[in-house]
Amino acid sequence: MSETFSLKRWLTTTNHKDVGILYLVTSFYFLFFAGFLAMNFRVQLFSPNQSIFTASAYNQAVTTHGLMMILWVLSPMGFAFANYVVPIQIGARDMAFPRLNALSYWLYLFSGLLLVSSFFLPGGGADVGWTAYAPLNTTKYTPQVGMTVAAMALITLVASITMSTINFITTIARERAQGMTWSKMPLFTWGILYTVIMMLFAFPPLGAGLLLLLSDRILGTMFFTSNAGGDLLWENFFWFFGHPEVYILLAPALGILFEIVPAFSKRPIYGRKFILGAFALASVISFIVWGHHMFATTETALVKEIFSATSVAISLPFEIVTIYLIVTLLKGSIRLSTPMLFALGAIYMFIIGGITGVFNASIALDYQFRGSYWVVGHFHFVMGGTVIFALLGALYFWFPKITGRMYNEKLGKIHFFISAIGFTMIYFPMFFLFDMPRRIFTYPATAGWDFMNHIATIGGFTFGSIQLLLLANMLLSLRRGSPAGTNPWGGWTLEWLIPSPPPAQDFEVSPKIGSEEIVFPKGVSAELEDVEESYTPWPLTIAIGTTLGLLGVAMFLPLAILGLAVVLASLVGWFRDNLRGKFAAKAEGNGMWPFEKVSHEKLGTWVFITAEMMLFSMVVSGYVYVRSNSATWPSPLLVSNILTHLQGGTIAAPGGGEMVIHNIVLGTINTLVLVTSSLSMALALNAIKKGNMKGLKIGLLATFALGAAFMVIKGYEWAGLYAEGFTLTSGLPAASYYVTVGLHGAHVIAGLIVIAFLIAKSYKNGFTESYKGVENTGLYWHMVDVIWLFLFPLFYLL
Ligand code: HEM
Ligand SMILES: [Cu+2]
Repeated sequence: MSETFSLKRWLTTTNHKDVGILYLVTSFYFLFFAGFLAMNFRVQLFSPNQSIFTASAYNQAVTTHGLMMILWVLSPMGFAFANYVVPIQIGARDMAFPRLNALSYWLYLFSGLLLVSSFFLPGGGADVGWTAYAPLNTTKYTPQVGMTVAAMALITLVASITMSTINFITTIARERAQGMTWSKMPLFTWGILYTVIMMLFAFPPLGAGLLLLLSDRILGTMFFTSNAGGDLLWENFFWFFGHPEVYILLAPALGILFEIVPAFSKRPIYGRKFILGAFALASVISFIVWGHHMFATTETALVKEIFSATSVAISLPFEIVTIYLIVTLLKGSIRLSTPMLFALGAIYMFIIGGITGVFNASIALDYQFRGSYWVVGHFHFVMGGTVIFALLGALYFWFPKITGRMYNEKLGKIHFFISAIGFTMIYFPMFFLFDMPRRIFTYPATAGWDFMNHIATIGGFTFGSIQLLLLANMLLSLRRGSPAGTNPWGGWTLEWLIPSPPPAQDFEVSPKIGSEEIVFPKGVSAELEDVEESYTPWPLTIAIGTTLGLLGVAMFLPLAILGLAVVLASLVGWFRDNLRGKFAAKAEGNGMWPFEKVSHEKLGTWVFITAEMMLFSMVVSGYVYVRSNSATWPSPLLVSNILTHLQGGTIAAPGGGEMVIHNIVLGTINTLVLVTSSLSMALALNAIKKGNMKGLKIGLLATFALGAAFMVIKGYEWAGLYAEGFTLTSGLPAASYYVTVGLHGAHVIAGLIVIAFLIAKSYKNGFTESYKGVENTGLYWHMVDVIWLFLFPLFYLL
């Protein structure tokens, strides 16, 4: 299976290097798509009163451009290098969970295709800007199915990214080679670690916001159209994710600079500890500045002041980082090859973008700049400029490693200079357009904005077309480039000590990192064989099934059933591979401090549980938010009514009419059922630890039965509520109940599916050596129960 061009190989691979290449190619494809859109609307903006696009077509192009660049290009391109390089840099032979890694990739690809297709659906795609502000994002204002599909694309991407966070955190924490302590870990790997940690806390909240949005759009709830929820609810959800997101984009780029700058200055990075500290500080602060995107809303003055202060504070760590980069440059002897040029370009962009960012953080100035081309200039310098230039630098830097061939240096340099000039021509003029509103599709001749727009559009075409030179250089060098050798740049991280391109398994045995040198116990040979074992079709088919399912829900239900069937069949295939011992845990990493005693499955489960906790706490925060903002929420239980209530009856509302409140008796029974199931799960684990197969089976069967009973009781309860008119569309009290409790129910069902698999496994006696499956499913199951212990009082008692 090792032929480079076998289609089957690329569709079924789980090797981290292959997955990295897939990410790279795909993110470039999306880059060209989103860039093509941008060149189109730059033509429209070239001069006043253009009419190539209608307002709606213009807005769709801008929205898809923004979403795609931010979410489907920048981060995934960072993931491309992360997948390829991080395992090698830490001396691991692959990611901790290779199959999950492949699944992340396929979900990423198909989510992007969903977004592209939303653009071509009848009625067009999303046209509400990448921030998708409420209530514009609801069906009242954007009835087209394209908006629904775009939201689904986003939620699929959230799933993909969450899987990647689990994988990278576990890999970096657990799979480092012997001697690869935290203090020796390369800075690019550190950058990726910070990235995924921020992602772990930022993306589930976005997922929560999207769930509520999809519920509004598909089920007819009113989270974002009602007064109690509305625009501010969405803005809080969005910017809680949105601001950390900009640092999420930035962190891999800085990690890349920390590799390139030292390598081409011939000296280690200056101030490594301070850089890592600054990074950590920025990651934390990035979660408390989101309100600076809402200065123009009804946020109170005090809240605005606080967010303004935190926003100024966050520029501090980045100043530290920039200073250390510059000091490294000054103290080194610099070689200006293409990767270094791009790194310097990125630093230059970062300085311009950073300075203009601090202006935005001032509330007074922000009232002027808000929604103007000044902001467009600011964030393109930081996101477009810094991140894209760093990523292009990374491409030139690692190209020789990945392909074994050198690119053409002269073409690389031309590409750099024209890119830098083109990019500056697009975005620098925008600082002079601080009075031109963003997201207008045309402007009058009297506004006096023509000249700057001419330059920007010419710059756009310069920048866009020169990227073809990059493409040509890469494609030609792939065939004709001179052999690169192991270490063309004199780098000192591990990837530069193994052949280019690296053998399938990277190292025969993990290397040992001593205080002075790196030792390969068995050496590294280019012949390390690719193994049939590491190929599987299921990640791809799960992604296909998911995509069909989502499209089906949006447009044509039978398709959804087909999609579900494909996903379930693929899961059976996946589990069957498990039963056969395929993809059985590899030799575990060395488990260094502080995770010596934690298996990588367990660590992965804990990371997953963290993501779930973020998701649920945001959904619950949404509920608390609408409830406290709502004037007419059913009041808490009145003691005098408790009897009627206990019988599941209705209570007279203060203003007459009847008000349904939840049936406490059934709720209590269900709580007991679920708590008991946690107990039986614990007994099952205890039994298998002692090798007691019978006890295991009984424990698992009991857990399954109790979980199923919980769902049956829930169904009965819901039927009753519906009969009383307490429906999804009857108002926020019902909507928030059904969505939150329903989300929890979906988790119970997912747990039941896994427990069914464990039961099958126990009947096949598949538990002779390891009980990790039971242990980790147990952790998940307890989490589901704990969440219910919060939901029950929130909805039934308070
Ligand atoms: C030096 C620290 C920074 C500060 C103080 C800062 C501040 C701000 C502020 C206050 C806004 C809101 C402007 C408005 O809508 O009126 C803003 C917008 C934005 N910033 Fe920054 N920023 C900084 C760095 C960055 C970085 C590093 C990135 C990306 C890598 C970034 C990306 C963005 C984006 C995408 C927007 C526009 C969001 C939208 O579509 O409305 N910023 N920035
Ligand atoms: Cu922000």
